[in-house]
Amino acid sequence: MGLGKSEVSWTVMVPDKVPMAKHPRWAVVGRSNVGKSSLLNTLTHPRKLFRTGSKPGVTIGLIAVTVQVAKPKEAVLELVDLPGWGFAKRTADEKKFWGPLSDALNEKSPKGLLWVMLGDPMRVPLDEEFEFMDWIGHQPFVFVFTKSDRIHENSRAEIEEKWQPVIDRASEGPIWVSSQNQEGLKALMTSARDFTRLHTT
Ligand SMILES: Nc1nc2c(ncn2[C@@H]2O[C@H](COP(=O)(O)OP(=O)(O)OP(=O)(O)O)[C@@H](O)[C@H]2O)c(=O)[nH]1
Ligand SMILES: [Mg+2]
Repeated sequence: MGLGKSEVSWTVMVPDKVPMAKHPRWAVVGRSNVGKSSLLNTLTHPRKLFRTGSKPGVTIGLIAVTVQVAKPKEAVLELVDLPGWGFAKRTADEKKFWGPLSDALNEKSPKGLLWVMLGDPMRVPLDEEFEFMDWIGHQPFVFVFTKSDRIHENSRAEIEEKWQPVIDRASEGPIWVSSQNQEGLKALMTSARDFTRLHTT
């Protein structure tokens, strides 16, 4: 079961069209194919509002869904799905997207913004992950490993060591999650509820 009742709120193609948030906001980022949209579908289960696919480059533009994470009715969190980085050849265009996006989301989230950065445990962090951390500056982010069903417990410490520079800068995490066997979902949902309550007056 997901966080609660959810519905699509808005979709836009370019960062400067992002609307001002009425609710606290989570923005989910990470390499293309890391499992962003799948994780969001798990959080908003039983609805399947985010498009997923086996090839990179599925999500185009920005898609926001509101979800009632708890009672009272006002405890609503906005979840924003984003295109993955590292899919398109790294062009100036991609750089032109992420800088303004980070600024736009920061400026247009008066009720609170938390970035959720997803990492693929089968890879190591590359330029894009480090550039993303530079773009967001001091804004907080949660770090999540996806596809945990593919990684045995014994291998995790070694993987975390490889991602240590990212983990060190995260405000929370790493949380190991799987959209397939639901590992870590409770922890992430608790985080979502706590964040929403904290930013809902
Ligand atoms: N084994 C496993 N596969 C997963 C998991 N989450 C996602 N996948 C698979 O990974 C692929 C990519 O999933 P998406 O959710 O579309 O990835 P995305 O990050 O949204 O990708 P883009 O929209 O292209 O940036 C799909 O084939 C999913 O079925 C998981 O927890 N475990
Ligand atoms: Mg996607």
